[in-house]
Amino acid sequence: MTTVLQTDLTKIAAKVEAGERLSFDDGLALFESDDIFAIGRLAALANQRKNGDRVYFIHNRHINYSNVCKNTCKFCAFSKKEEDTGAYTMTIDEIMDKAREMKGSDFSELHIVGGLHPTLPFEYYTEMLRSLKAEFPEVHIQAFTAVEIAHLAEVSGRSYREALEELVACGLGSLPGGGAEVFAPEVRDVVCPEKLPGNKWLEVMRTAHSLGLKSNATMLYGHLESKADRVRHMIHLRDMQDETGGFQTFIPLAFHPKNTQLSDLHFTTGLDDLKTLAIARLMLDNFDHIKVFWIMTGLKVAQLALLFGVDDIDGTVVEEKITHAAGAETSECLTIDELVRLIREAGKTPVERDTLYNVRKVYVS
Ligand code: V47
Ligand code: SF4
Repeated sequence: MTTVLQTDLTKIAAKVEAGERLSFDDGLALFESDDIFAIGRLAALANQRKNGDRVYFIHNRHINYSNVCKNTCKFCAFSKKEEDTGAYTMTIDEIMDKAREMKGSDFSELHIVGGLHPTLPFEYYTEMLRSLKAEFPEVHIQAFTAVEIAHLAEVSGRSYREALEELVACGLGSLPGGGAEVFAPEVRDVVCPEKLPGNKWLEVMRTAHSLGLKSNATMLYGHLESKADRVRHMIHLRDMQDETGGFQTFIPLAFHPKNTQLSDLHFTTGLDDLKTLAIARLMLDNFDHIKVFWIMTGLKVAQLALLFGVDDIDGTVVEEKITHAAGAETSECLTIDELVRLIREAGKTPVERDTLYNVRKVYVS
């Protein structure tokens, strides 16, 4: 058994070294191998070629404008029905106040996502963007997952394209990568049956990319999906990236089970987190960046991930509700000094970027 796995990795190693694309079988063999150091070394090589020693972070703030959602995804501890205790929807003024807390800090991004609110009008979203842009013209607004965009299009009777065009005109800068979950329909049917299907998620992204918008892509792992589902998910994204080139970064999201309908499942392990990030780096040869969302993996695994093919550690975040509702024990914010220290200690060069990966500051030692 061990010999077979070693042989498989030898072939894969040769492909990676030659810069050849890995197949579905290669991806599965990597997941089936327990040689985490070999996988990590290969991913580190693939990353070194793309990003050298640079590790990116961003000075940002998350705003989760509402937890009211018409869906009840089984992996979600964040969403509430309007009548539930703890349900909230921020007014535009409250959203502005959250952004104003960052004033004077030279932050570069607002990352805004929320539930699929059943009654908020389209104008709520356009006013949110316009008000933020009027007061923070230099700040990039990365907002609304593909699932939210499809919902806004539906409630307002617009096509994906029309909805996106209007949001861009009001200040939308790019789309975050959430809502992709795992594309496998048989898993989606169980864990999030009401959610936008995977092919529609991809269609929203295709439309966004055709308008010149950049976006991220995610995969929620560690619930009911198989390793083959993870590899297929990555290949769907790779195919689409060949077509549009609009994805900036891939972010595997580690499932947190607490307070969800899947609370009998375990948290992901550090090994699974590292392996998934490293395999993502190897499979997604046409993605420039692989991001570890430290909020979900914890700081210690996030730092180790920088030696396993990851070149982006996300950002200061400031306030995060989705993972914390589901049992995340990380803090909700990090200072730039802390991010820089974590990256330096891993032997890498910290680089503050903006949302579109323009360099704001290189921290030379
Ligand atoms: O779409 C929901 C996931 C996503 C849980 O684009 C959960 O840069 C873990 O997409 N355990 C929202 N994950 C967050 C997201 C994101 C985060 C950071 C950066 C970026 C980016 C995107 O969180 C949801 C869903 O896939 N999620 N519940 C949970 N219990
Ligand atoms: Fe709603 Fe998103 Fe939670 Fe699903 S994951 S229930 S769509 S907030």
